[in-house]
Amino acid sequence: MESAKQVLASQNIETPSWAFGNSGTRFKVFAQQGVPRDPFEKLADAAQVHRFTGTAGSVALHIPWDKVEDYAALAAHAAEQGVRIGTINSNTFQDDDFMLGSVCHPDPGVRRKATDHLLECVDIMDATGSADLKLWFADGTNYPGQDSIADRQDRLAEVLSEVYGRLGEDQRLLLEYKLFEPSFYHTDVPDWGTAYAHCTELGPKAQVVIDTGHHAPGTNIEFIVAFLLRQGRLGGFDFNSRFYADDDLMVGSADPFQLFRILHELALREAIGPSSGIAYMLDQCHNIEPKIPAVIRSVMNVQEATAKALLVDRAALEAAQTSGDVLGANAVLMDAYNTDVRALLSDLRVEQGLDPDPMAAYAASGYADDIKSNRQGGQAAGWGA
Ligand code: LRH
Ligand code: MN
Ligand code: MN
Repeated sequence: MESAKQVLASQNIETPSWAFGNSGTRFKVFAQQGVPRDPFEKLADAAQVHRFTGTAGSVALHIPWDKVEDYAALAAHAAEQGVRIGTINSNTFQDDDFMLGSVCHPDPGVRRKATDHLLECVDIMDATGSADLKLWFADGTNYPGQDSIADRQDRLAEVLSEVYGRLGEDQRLLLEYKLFEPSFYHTDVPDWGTAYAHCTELGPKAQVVIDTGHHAPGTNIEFIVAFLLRQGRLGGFDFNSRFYADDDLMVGSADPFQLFRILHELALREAIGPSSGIAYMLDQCHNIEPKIPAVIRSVMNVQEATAKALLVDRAALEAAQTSGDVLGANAVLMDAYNTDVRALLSDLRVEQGLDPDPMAAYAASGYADDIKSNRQGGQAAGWGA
């Protein structure tokens, strides 16, 4: 078994390009000074996160928010900055034509338009070398009777199958679910079961993405993790925190214990490092806090939860479990959760040639001042602008 440090050193946490742009709620987008003006600058900011954490080597794009003329040039720019382009996220939720849905829309013409966008995303993957296409659909209805729930499932399956057929050998389709919003009556991919069933129908290159903010309050997310892992259908995570619904706050800020419990299920099955094929991504917006430090903090929160999960004394846990020692088993888990892992992570960073304190090192780097003086008129992350 690898040591906790070895596993932590191999962990990659993908940052989302949209975390670096201006964002807000539907009430107000707050502009911050120095935010990126184009996808190239978003990658430069994401590279800062990697520079100080050593663990955020890939960056997810969202199309068309990150649309450029030349994706190969964007990928080359990423490489120059020391990062690579990761997951390509599709967007079928911001076009007037998609008011009644995209891939589930009753009009075949609208479905064609949505499908073509998804196929274009695969073309972009070919150009950037990305392995994963992440699909989240805002499809659903607001009122009972508005459309046939069952027919919409058929339409969804048909589109997914066309897109699946377009994937290359080493490319995957990651299907994300969300309980509600923007639809308020029914959602076409509301939960892991629906996503799992569609993935199973499609084939082995289709896997489920768990966005931690997309569940009903009280949902046991670690159960979903354990189930999907066992089925070989866990494709990745969109990490963030929520207090109410899809709040997109920094991962580990609302419920670090839940994050630990999730990572414990993964650590038990040696599913942390890149060879596990599980994409660890952030999907967050930093509406009121400075963005680059917020992403650095988020990466550190995932690392801390991972380190604690890796410290679980598995032999003691198994012994307690098999002997029916309920309190003992729980104590093994709590001992790991209550361990202060900050020194271990600082040591690891020093071994990797990094500053032991990424937040302080970023603050001292002068990058924040540079972008404030050199960039005017930053871009909105994509929505609510
Ligand atoms: C939907 C979602 C999905 C989108 C992202 C911007 O709520 O989680 O992953 O692509 O937000
Ligand atoms: Mn998401
Ligand atoms: Mn979301």
